[in-house]
Amino acid sequence: MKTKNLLITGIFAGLLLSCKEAEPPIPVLPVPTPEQIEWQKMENYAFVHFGLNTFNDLEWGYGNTPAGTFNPTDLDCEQWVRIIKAAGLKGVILTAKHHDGFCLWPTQTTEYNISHSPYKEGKGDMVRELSDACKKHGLKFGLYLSPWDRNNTEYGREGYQKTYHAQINELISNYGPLFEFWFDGANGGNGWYGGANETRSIDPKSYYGYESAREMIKAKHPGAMIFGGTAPDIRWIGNESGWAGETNWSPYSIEKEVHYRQNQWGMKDGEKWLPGECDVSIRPGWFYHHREDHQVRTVPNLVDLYYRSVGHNANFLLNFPVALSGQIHPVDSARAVDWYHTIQMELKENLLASIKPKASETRGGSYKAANVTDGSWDSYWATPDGVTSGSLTFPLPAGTSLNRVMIQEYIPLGQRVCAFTLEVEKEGKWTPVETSDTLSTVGYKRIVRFKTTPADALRIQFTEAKGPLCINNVEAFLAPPLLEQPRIARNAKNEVRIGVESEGADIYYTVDGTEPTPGSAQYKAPFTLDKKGTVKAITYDAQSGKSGPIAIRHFDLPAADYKVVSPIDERTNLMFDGNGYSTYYLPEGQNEITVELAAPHTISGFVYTPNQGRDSQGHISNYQLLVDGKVVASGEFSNIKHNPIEQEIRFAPVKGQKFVFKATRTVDNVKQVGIAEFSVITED
Ligand code: FUL
Repeated sequence: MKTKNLLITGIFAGLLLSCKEAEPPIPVLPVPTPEQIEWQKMENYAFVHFGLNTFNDLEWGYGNTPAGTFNPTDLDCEQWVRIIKAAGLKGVILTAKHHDGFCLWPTQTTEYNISHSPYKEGKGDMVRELSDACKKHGLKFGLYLSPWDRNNTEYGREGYQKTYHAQINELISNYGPLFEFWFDGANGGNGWYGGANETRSIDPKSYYGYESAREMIKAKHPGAMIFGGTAPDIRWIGNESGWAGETNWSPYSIEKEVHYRQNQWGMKDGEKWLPGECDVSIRPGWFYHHREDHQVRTVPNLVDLYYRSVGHNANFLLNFPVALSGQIHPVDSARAVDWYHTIQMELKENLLASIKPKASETRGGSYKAANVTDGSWDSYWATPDGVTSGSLTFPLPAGTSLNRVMIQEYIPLGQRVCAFTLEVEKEGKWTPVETSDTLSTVGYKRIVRFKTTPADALRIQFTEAKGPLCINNVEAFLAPPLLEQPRIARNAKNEVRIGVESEGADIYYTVDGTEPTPGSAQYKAPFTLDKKGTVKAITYDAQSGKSGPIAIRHFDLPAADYKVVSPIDERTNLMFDGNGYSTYYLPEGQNEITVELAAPHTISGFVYTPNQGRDSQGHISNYQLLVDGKVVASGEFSNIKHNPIEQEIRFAPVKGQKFVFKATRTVDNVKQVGIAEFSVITED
């Protein structure tokens, strides 16, 4: 009897123990809200920048452009939505008001709105049209409402907050449902401000009343993610180039004073769940400019950004600068749809589907290793309490090769993994995969790209984590090769170099303006181009008979034609060396260069390139160009701080030989002016 009792007690205790072991791991704080999880699962969605800037060829309208210039002739929000859907994007965020203050809906708060434009004879409402189109086609809808308003008389004073909140109220009451609300952080200070034409500075932490704005929005749209401001749900990734750090923690502490660059990595010990969003435009600018019709991002470039955003535990926000007609330009739409299909193709066949991995250790109960390949997001493999490292080994069928691995953590319990390794077994030997990626964080999704390798088995070793491991999905793929667009540069010695990242691709080029084909000259070594000319190049894969996207580069006068008269400094040659990173910094206190060309030319524009280094300084924000003593161009390089692209300025052609390029203001008013590259555009 006694033995029997003991046995029963033993079984009972054993049961209790296994039940205990089968309990879920306790969360590692912070954890996301259910709404943040829903948002993260969207992964990719669209941005649309459209407004007065579109019609005035501007990036940052000053606030004084007449409302009457807003005049789309063929506006069709359903066209946008159809393209956005075909590109696999799950929603769209519209710039209801950009920094110029012009409102795309008939607001009661200012006359500077669509009802004072010729569009639909003043009866139009773009926010309504897009909101309706989204509903009709099953896309999510979001809004961008710029806090900085260069039109409003009251901006910088007390009264503006009321106006801004009234605008929010109109938007949240009349349109939606909204999945995201964007508070942009940009503020250049100066503006029209009802005719004052001055610089007004504010403290963004207190001026806009972000906390109460958040409450207003959340009361009507509880699921809406707030971007920016002082009480956000998601964070800017710290660049406008569409990528997140390889190490990317969703936790973050906004209270900490850190450089904005920290946004790309998040914070391992961050107090709040604040996942990253990577915004980027499909063209160099955010708004449409005809001159950028040939600068739409290529498919390989967009694919790369997908891996560096969604594949780095962040969401991807892809902007379409809608054209003057009111429709997405055909090149942009073709690229975006092609991009989506390429990713679908790259990640088509999951080589691990239904393969049962072997785990180093398992928590027991339902937390088995097979959960990582069962296709269910909510089932996960977990290690016992106290076990913060472990491995998963996937046997692979003979003849398998792979070059992509996707890993997902079960984020409702927090982000845990700090470091991991990826190895393949070949003929009984384990070797790490060949990748340039830092294998650190995982989070919601991490995709690692590596050199194609044959493998009899794949092993993931999680070597460090903030708690027991909770992995809900692992996939692997063999993506077909994707041909890149070559990069073309000419240095001060007039040598043209053409290059690609990937090894082994053949490059063909032309210098006579014709389209390059595999029958054109093959690039083997740098060649000389000592005059004006256009180089076009492609990559070509003889095996598949396919070529990559064409690269086109126009070169104007060669470096030797520029003689810098002032300042006299041997480093001035850095401005003409074809390298956007090597920068000439003018001596402190000086703000202009004087250049004499080798001969007189008909000049119709110039190109200024700020230092391409991510955290560089000295960017010129306002400029003047004088040719033979006369001012031929002056203005602003809008948004150059966070989007430091080449700035091309055109003007009525003038004949001249000597010019002065002057910085009338720098970003953040730094004292040293930086010029990475400078060239004039000539017509002869
Ligand atoms: C920036 C703005 O200044 C740009 O014009 C654009 O709207 C981008 C998305 O955000 O801060």
